[in-house]
Amino acid sequence: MIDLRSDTVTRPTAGMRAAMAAAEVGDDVYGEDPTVNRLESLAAEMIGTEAALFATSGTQSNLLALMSHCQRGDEYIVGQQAHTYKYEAGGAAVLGSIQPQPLELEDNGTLDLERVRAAIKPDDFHFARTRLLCLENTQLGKVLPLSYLAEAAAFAGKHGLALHLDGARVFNAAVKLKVDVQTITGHFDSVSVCLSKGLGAPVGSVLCGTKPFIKTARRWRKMLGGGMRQAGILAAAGIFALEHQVQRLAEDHKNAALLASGLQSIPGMGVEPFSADTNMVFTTLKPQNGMALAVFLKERDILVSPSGRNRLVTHLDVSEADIRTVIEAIQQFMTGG
Ligand code: TLP
Repeated sequence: MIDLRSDTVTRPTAGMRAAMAAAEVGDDVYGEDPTVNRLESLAAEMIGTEAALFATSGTQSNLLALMSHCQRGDEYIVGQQAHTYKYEAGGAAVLGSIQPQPLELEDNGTLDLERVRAAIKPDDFHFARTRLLCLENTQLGKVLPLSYLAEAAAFAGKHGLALHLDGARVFNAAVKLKVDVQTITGHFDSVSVCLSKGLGAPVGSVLCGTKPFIKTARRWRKMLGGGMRQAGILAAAGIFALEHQVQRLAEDHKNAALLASGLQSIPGMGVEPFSADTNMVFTTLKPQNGMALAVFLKERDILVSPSGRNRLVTHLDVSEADIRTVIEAIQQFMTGG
């Protein structure tokens, strides 16, 4: 199987499994798992924050951030297509009593700051209190411009908003821009990073921020059932990912670029702008044709997301040879072969 549905499908490498098997563990709810503690220090050091917290998933990590920044009746401003709004089962509203204010994203994945300003509620008891601006980088594979991040940080400061980054794939952005990840994360009050996507760990995310912020998040994590015990086995995979599997993301980007250019050369097949900025390629097929393509490819042991437009994601279990196989299969589909 060549699985391009998501970079969440990666399996731990032999080196990662060995690190997991050898992990020293303790009870992390007592703060006594040395491997979890090591992961949290490493993540904080890499992202450039005072502290970090190991969370079960990106969804949980983002929710902890929202609940730690906002109180009941507060509001966060977020992209209409952002994971923290659209794909987290409404957790902020359901569990945090936090009102989302979604806004349409620009084509390059940013939120127009003038539109954000217009959405900030005045200090009036009719309204929720706007407390937080949430960005995502990469946003559906797109890398947000560094100049925009600086503007967003200055904007948030000016308007008294905290700034959270859903950095599920922030290392993809850093590797693409060839900058230290702190060049990106340094603009934010909190950052959530997924270990279980392109970085290749089987489970987990890290939430990074100040010590008091992480202390608050730790309490919410316990309440949400995320206090794990001998979690060092999982944290060891996260450490391995951060130490050995960051720079190799460049290979995924190269494969995505190869895929995008291969698809573009097939008559009738297009890819969306910004496709292959990092590790995601979106086709421009109409949903119905996209569905048919997914069925056609599945019969050839290739998996792509069938719903709506097709998203094809490269990752560490996909090789350059696999990409060539996929291009050939899509060519066959488009030429009725
Ligand atoms: N994204 C998944 C699906 O949920 C859509 C995927 O296959 O891309 N932030 C971003 C930007 C994400 O893309 C995801 C997962 C998360 C957060 C949540 O991470 P998990 O799956 O660990 O809860």
